[in-house]
Amino acid sequence: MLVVTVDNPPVNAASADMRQGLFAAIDHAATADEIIGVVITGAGKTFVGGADIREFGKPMAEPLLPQLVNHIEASEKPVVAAINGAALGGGLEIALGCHHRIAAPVAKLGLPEVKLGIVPGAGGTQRLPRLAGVVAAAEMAATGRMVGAEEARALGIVDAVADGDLVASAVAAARDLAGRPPRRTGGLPVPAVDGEAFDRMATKVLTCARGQDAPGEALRLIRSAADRGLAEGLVDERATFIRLRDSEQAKALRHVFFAERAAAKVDGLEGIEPLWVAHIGIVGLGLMGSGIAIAALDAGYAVTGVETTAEAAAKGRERIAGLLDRNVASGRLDAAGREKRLARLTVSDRMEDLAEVDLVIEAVFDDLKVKTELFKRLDASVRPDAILATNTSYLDPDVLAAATLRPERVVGLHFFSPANIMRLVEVVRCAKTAPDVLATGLAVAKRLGKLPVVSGVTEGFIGNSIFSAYRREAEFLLEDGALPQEIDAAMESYGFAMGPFAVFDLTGLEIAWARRKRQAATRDPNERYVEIADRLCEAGRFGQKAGRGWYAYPDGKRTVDREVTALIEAARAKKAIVPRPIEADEIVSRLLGAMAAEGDRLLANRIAQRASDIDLVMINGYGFPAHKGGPMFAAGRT
Ligand code: 3H9
Repeated sequence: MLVVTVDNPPVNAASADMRQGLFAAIDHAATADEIIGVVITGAGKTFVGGADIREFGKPMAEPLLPQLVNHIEASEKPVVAAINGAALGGGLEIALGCHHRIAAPVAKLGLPEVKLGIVPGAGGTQRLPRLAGVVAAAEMAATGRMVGAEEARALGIVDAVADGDLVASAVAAARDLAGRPPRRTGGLPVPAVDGEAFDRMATKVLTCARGQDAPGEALRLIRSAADRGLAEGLVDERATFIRLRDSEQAKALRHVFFAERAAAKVDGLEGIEPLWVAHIGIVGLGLMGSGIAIAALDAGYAVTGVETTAEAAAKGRERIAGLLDRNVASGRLDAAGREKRLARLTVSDRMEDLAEVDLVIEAVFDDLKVKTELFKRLDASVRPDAILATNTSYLDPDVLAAATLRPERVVGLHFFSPANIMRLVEVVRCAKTAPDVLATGLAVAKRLGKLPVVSGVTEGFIGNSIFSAYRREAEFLLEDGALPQEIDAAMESYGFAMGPFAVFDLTGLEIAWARRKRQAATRDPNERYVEIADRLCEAGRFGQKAGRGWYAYPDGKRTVDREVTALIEAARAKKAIVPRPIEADEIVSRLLGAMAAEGDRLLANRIAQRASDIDLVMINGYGFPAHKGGPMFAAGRT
């Protein structure tokens, strides 16, 4: 038996050397009489992490991945995949080319290519439906969803889940299969398709994929596998893969992929170990605090939540339990998981109950006086080595740090609402934050399943600084001649799920109004200032919750409101601005330009370490379409 272990760190990607090595191993097995079969497995945590994304866009050395997979499948001797960990993209395609698949219980299988703006290019769209059926295969390939070992077995993607030694089981299976005609996935018929179930799934997937090309192409390729032969399907798949691989969307999504890995590399933290955190305190159990609590409980932390009164604390606990109930109802959590989480949660109205925690995250009302007082009290209540984190969006965390005797142990952890769902956390490096405290902020956010991005201190940090510039330019556009609905439509057709004015209405207009009032005294009188939003607020139009904002919401439905149009016209007239029609292209380019210019300012002031960090913030916190790569990436391409 020939056991081939793919050992190509960090993720055993199918780079040129790896493909050549595996191809040669199959050749060797074919000619060596003493070899009766082959087992392919991976070293470390991955089986094969997929094609080597770094090779995309460069000339490719043979054998190409499809040639390798065909070669494996064509082997006369049995080839068994011993899937020890992640088998993703080209990794799963290699496994599908094998004649038998055994997975370790920890294995994860998937076709995540759509997340890179492409479709599988080495037979995945044609072989997966032959094992899992068209609907399941199409759902996996069009969403990039990974499945665990048990689900893969239930779907027919793997033949068995090993309960003991994986490679030994695979060797035994290969021995069993030796001498018999191999079961080639490509030779299997595609099971009959339930057309209605396919259409239902496809509609759902396409709604989420708005604007992206790859998911629709994955659906098409897999759906048509049922109606044509393997060879024809593979030719179409390959052509589609190459076309998408060279597309702007794929370039943008590859940028995002590498940006996420780059964000973890923070200047000044080389070799710095994070501190041990097992118990997290959360002050304020409102919407934000409860969301953070859920994320912390999900990640296995013990959580102590503190509120101002016993009644508020009990309410906080109820809110958290309610969120857990929702997860149980949607099938994301089982009853035992809910109980385990609640057992790790304590709520209280006494600061002293935070005496043992390793890290406190405050999530109270964003008011400087309230937060400064709170930081003083926390400083006196928690262990001297505990970390104090603020979730402020706009206040200066250096002022909060200065209120304590431990400024080096203060950091910002800026979550986005709802905090149990949104992936972004801005980890704010304050003037005196110690490197191991910053590293701890990053490590905790990562363990919470978040994408942490480091920001320096400036009003609004990275995200809200850029969002303010976006807001300002959107308001200039209003004065210049565009209407909210035109601006929203332009940004939605660019790829945002919601245009800026719909977002302002959703999040509420009061906070920005309060900020503008605060800034009024120091505002440069020569600076262009648009008063329309102030007029709306003065009229009580605070957004969707108030039933009226930039739009009206009769029966909850967003509707253009003539009163708003009149306010805008009056504001233009007051400044003697003659409005002109503004095309969607100009709207998009001015708004993107404003974001990128603010991004340049943040880079120049070292608030952001790299342009791609800014892109991640805007994609994961503010709905910037990932397939456009973020404002900084987009600016470099127009
Ligand atoms: C494909 O397969 C196309 C085929 O259908 C058709 C071809 C013809 N290539 O994520 P981590 C690097 S498309 C190159 O932190 P983890 C990554 O940049 C591919 N490099 O590890 C990082 O480098 P650095 C389909 C890759 O343990 C390091 O590995 N496959 C690749 O948290 C560690 O990465 C995918 O989309 C790659 N494919 O998670 C899978 N993957 O240290 C993408 C990773 O220099 N990968 N790197 O910053 C993943 O989802 C995760 O990396 C994985 C491990 C789950 C495997």
